[in-house]
Amino acid sequence: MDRRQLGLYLVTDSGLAEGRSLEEIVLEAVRGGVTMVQLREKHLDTRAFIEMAIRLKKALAPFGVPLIINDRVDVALACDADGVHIGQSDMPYETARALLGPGKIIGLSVENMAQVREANALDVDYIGVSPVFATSTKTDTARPFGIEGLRSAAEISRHPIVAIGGINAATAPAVLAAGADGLAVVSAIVCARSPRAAAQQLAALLPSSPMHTLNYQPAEGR
Ligand code: TZP
Ligand code: MG
Repeated sequence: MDRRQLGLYLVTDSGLAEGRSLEEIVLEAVRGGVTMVQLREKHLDTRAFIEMAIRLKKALAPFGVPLIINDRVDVALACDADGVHIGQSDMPYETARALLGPGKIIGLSVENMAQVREANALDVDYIGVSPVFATSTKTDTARPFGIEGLRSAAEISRHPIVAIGGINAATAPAVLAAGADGLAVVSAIVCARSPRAAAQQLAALLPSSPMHTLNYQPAEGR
């Protein structure tokens, strides 16, 4: 997949939406520059999960923003999502690939360097380095990689890397400088007063952002 598609990767948590419509938050964030959306719903019934996924998929289609489903390959199949994101104790990668076929995106969370190496043997589309920093959004995480751990992961991984955990406008520059292709974000967007403005601020930090191309200096002799 094109690494730039991972640039600003919104992961949902309707528990943090505080009565606001999750769909509206997601769409505002996409208008602000989110490039990929993962529907992560730990407490929804299967039926409600599928209905929400179908609604989001329709809403995202005009923007060309892929919809990824957390954990649930059955839900991804039911709504014809663009892919799934699996963790180390979810369905094994090979099984998920066999069910979804070669055309779908599969992302895998890695929680330590051994798992980064193991992922190199799989044809996953990207890995999620989790968590980079400790975060109150998810407290049952492995030990945070930190910036140096993320840099080591980026050095050895053959896959594009999305960084998750404690990413916001203050931490994002170091995360990108350490080699992350994408910023995966929950609270910095979902909890923001303006999800659109929050997304804009993060998107402006990406190397693919027009803000960066404005500063682009062609190499000599080109
Ligand atoms: N996986 C690892 S950390 C995390 C997930 C889902 C939550 C990240 O949330 P936030 O608010 O962006 O720190
Ligand atoms: Mg999982």
